[in-house]
Amino acid sequence: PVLSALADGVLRLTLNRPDKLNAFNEAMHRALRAGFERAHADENVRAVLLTGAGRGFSAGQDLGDRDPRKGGPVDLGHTIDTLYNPLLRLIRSLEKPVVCAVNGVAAGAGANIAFACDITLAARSARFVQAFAKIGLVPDSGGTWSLPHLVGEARAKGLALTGEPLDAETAANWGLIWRVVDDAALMEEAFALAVRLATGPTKGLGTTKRAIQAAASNTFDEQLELERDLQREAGFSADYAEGVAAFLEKRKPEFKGR
Ligand code: LHQ
Repeated sequence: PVLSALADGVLRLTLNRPDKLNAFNEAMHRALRAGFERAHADENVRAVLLTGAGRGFSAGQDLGDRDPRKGGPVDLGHTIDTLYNPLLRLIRSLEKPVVCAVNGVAAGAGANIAFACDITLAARSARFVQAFAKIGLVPDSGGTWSLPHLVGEARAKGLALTGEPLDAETAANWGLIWRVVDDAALMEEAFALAVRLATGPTKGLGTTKRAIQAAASNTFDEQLELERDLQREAGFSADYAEGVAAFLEKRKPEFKGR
């Protein structure tokens, strides 16, 4: 249910249940989690590119798999605990860039997973839907955190309470995603960006990600101290030495990711 390919330091993970718009069942969850676990463990992976096969990015939870009519109540808290939350934590805690290429509709958890990635590009035809509102659920996969942080409470509530689709252009204008790309150019552009990040100073980029995420719960002063600590660490990295040397020697740096 997930295609996985490593090339040029980029681990490309492609959600692959196209006839269901890549809706999440348990098998797809486990495969995607395995991909992100590999990204954590394998030093040859220096960036991740997440995308979907077919006309959709992901329609969120496969509702056929969580149908309350099929025998007894469904404990969705358990589903979140065992499947969604571990995935979201793996994405956010990975100290390497995660690029997301939203190739088509992203609904429910599908949308919020895209918002949790570090740099999200979307095809011009893509749209984002907080589908939870239409089935009596609450946004999950970090949506109730990501939405207000990215676009403020007014827009967060507008999206989450109405479930109205948001087009890619507006999503970019609002700051939910990084950029919109023409449909035909999306994969090439997203892969090129991921390769560029994968040839970068991985440790420094990973630490930068950590610092920016920490800002959500730190005061300005705490953040200054965190920056000092992280900069101290970065200053001892091989890639910093290489970056400075390359600059002074007027040549292209060759970062090793350490
Ligand atoms: C689907 C789905 C789908 C199954 C399209 N499931 N088949 C976490 C914890 C535990 C449980 C609950 O949830 C969560 C997190 C969540 O993600 S909750 C939100 C779940 N997602 C939704 O409610 C979205 C439901 N889908 C839609 O609203 C539409 O399909 C969207 C807006 C995504 C796309 O619309 P269209 O482009 O018009 O496509 P379509 O509706 O015709 O769908 C194509 C096929 O995919 C269709 O199957 P069929 O056999 O008729 O061709 C759909 O039934 C199937 N599909 N989403 N989530």
